[in-house]
Amino acid sequence: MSFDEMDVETIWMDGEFVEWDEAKIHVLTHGLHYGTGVFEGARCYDTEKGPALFRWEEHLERLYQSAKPYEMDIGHEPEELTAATKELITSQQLPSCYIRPIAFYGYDSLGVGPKDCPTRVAIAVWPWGAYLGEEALEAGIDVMVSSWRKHASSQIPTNAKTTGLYVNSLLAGEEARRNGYAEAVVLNKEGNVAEGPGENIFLVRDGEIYTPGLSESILDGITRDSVIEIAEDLGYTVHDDVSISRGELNTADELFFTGSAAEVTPIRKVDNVVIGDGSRGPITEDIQSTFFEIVERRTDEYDEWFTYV
Ligand code: PPE
Repeated sequence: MSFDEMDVETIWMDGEFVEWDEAKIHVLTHGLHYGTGVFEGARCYDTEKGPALFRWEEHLERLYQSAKPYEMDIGHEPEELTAATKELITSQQLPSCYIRPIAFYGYDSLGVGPKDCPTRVAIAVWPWGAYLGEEALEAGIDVMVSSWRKHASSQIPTNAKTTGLYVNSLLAGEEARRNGYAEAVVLNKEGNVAEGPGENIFLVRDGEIYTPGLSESILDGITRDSVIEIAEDLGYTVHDDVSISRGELNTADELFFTGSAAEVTPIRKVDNVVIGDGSRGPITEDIQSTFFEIVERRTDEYDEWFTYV
């Protein structure tokens, strides 16, 4: 849905609340030319205790960590970003929303070195439904293994959520959609499974759960981390430091994606090979339903994961 069709009016930018249409930057902004921005994507859920930010502290922590390799000084304390986010949600009366904080090198001069370009920081919030469609949560999606490989973590820090990284995600995702699939799975430089363009991936085999380790050129997903903890608490064995070969995707009993936007989305086919019986598998369903029970606060457990607005 286009932003223009949404009922959102305010953006926080460099310490001020500004009108949506006034949240502008110069066309010679450094980050636009060289992809020198770091960002986050988090969700605020509608709960009985009011809007609740899911794992907000971890998202903020990752934002500051992502800035480190670029020697970017965010220049605002995390408490200020939290207060701004809460204010954006309450003032616009959003029961639930997606939250997009971004920090990037701004306008001063061009040239790859950012020199005196100031760091600009903004936070926007808007309603965002199921990332891959509401139906996908139940029915699952068809994915293709992309012909594009993920950046190796020796080429660009893949554990930092950098704007420039996402041209790779665009190539993989659009290739998949052009070919009639909902999403891609991207292999790393070694040819093992890394992740989706905007999701981490999990595999179920013989009742146990597997997900590529952090050294497989993946983003250290916060939903990934949450799902590992949820699955272990449900009694499953989780192997979270493994390499997964391409062929193991085809022979998996179940596969699913995780992400702040994608939440827990089942995968029913890879390159037209049916996974399991081609529908959401029982372990995926167990984890997914527990995930939604938690984020909608239908349980008192995991309360430490929430920041109430
Ligand atoms: N890998 C990648 C490459 C990625 O972009 C995301 C999030 C994840 C894994 C999952 O991480 P986490 O959200 O912490 O569980 N992708 C974000 C961007 C989506 C977009 O289209 O923009 C997100 O889910 O917010």
